[in-house]
Amino acid sequence: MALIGCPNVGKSSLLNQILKEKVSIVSATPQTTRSKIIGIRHFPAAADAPAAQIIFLDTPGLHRPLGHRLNQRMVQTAKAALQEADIVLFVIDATHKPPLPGSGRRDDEGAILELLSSVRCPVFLLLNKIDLINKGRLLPVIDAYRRVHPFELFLPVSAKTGDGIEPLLAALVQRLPDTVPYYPTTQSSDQPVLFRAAELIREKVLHHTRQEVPHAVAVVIEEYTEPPADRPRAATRIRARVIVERESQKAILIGKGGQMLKTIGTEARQELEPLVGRSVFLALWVSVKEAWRQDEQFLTEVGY
Ligand SMILES: Nc1nc2c(ncn2[C@@H]2O[C@H](COP(=O)(O)OP(=O)(O)O)[C@@H](O)[C@H]2O)c(=O)[nH]1
Ligand SMILES: [Mg+2]
Repeated sequence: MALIGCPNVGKSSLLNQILKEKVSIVSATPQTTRSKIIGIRHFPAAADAPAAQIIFLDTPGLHRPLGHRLNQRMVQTAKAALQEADIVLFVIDATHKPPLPGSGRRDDEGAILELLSSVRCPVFLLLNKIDLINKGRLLPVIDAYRRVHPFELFLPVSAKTGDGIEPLLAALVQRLPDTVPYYPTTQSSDQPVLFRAAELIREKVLHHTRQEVPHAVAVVIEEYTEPPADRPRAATRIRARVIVERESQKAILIGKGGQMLKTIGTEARQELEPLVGRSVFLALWVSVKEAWRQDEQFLTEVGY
C-alpha cells in the first residue's frame, strides 16, 4: 500500500498512527520525508481470518521537482512507490479547498491526479485531518474528488486522533493479495536502526527551526556503540553530526551558549531510548557542508 499525496497532508502521521509507533518522522515543514519508508502492520490469526500483514510505503510528498537533486530524487522515490503498490492511498488534507474538475491544473495535486490516471491498482482517497473540520463539510469535498478520479473508496480519517483508521484497515485486509508474508511478525519497519536514529534527531531539529534551515539539514550517525556484554545496563553511545549548508544555519542550530543544540539533544535522546531499548549517551556536532543537496554521492550515503 503506497501513501501518496502533496507535502504536509499527513502521510507520515497516518503511517505512525496505523503502526502505533513512530517509524516515519513528522513535522510542520513540508518535505520532511526524504526517502521511502516501509512500515509493517501485522494482524494475528483469528477464528475467522488467517494471520495477515500489510506493508505500507510512506513516500516524500509529490511536488514539482524544482531545483536541486535531493528534490528530484524525492519525486522519483514517490513515483516508484506508485508502481510497486497493490493499493494506492491518496492522502489529502480535508481542510483544504477541493479541486475544480477538469481545469487542467498545473499545481502539485493536479500532477498527482494525472499520475494516478496511469495507475492500474485501486486507489482510495483518504480525507485526513477530519479532527479539524465539521463532518458536514466533507461531502462537497468527496463530490469534487469523485469527478476527477474513479476512486474505489473515500475514507475520512484523522492521523491525530486515530479516527477512521480501523475502517481503513478492514478495507485493506479485505483486498490483500494471497501471498506469503514478507516480514517476520516482530518487525515494524525495514529501516536500519542507524537510519531511524538519524531521522529522529532530524525531526527534533525540524521542530526547532524555521524557514530555510529545515530543508538544509542532514544527519549522519558517526558512532553507535552498544555497551559491552558484561555491562548490559550501561548506555549506548551515539555520536551524530548535524549537517547544514551555511555558517549562519550552524549558528542558529547551536544557539546562544549552545542552548539550542542542548535542547535538541535532550529531546532526541528521549526518543532514541525506546528505539534502542536502553539508555543513550548522545553527542551532537554541527558542521557545514555547502550544497550537500546537490551532491549525489552524499545523498546516497545519508540514505535520501
Ligand atoms: N490536526 C491534525 N494534524 C495533522 C493530522 N495529520 C497530520 N497532521 C499535522 O500535519 C503536519 C504534516 O504531517 P506529516 O505527517 O509530516 O505530513 P506528510 O508531509 O504528508 O508526511 C504535521 O504538523 C502533523 O502534526 C491530523 O489528522 N490532524
Ligand atoms: Mg512525510
